[in-house]
Amino acid sequence: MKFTMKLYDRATSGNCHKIRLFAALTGIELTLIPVNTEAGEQKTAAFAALNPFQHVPVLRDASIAIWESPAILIYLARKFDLTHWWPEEAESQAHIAAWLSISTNELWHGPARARAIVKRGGPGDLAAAHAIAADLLPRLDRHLEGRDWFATSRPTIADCALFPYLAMAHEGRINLAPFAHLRAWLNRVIALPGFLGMDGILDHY
Ligand SMILES: N[C@@H](CCC(=O)N[C@@H](CS)C(=O)NCC(=O)O)C(=O)O
Repeated sequence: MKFTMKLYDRATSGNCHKIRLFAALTGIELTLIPVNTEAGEQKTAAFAALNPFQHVPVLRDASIAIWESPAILIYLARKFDLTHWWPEEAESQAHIAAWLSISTNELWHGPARARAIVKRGGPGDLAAAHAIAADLLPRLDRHLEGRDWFATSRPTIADCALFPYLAMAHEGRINLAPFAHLRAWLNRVIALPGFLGMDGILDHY
């Protein structure tokens, strides 16, 4: 029987979608194991043994469990030698690491938090999340002026990490209309062969 890695997953999660998207773009087969986080399935001792922080996504590769979406992206890219998605040179890795960090900080506390508050009544302060987004989005847009991809001249795992919560920013009542370079990048990701969307991601920006 062919073994495929397992992704402990939630369909509505942008963090999980980063991994689903990367796997789709690179042809990696994953078996999705749905975790009903609304019902607290991640709060069990068994799940804590997989991820001490009890979040999805978690990747299971035989006896190895990898948690935190940036770590999963690096693991998959390295494991399958996908060197344009995770290049070997120091400078490219450093640029990618910087964007992975932005994806779990400013992007998570801004657009992703706003979406969670508006869509699910999640905890937090919508005005504060919008203020973080208002600082972040012009910076991203300026960075993309004259660039096709965030970290190198080709798509990398940084683009996968940034894509879902930017593509779903409108669900947090954030308007991307003023950010033409950012919208062009979203459309470039959507045009990649193998692209996978999810509920909340539009066909075009
Ligand atoms: N920094 C983590 C965040 C993971 C995270 O917060 N996952 C959410 C779903 S998007 C989750 O599991 N929420 C359920 C909970 O926190 O109990 C990552 O990038 O993987």
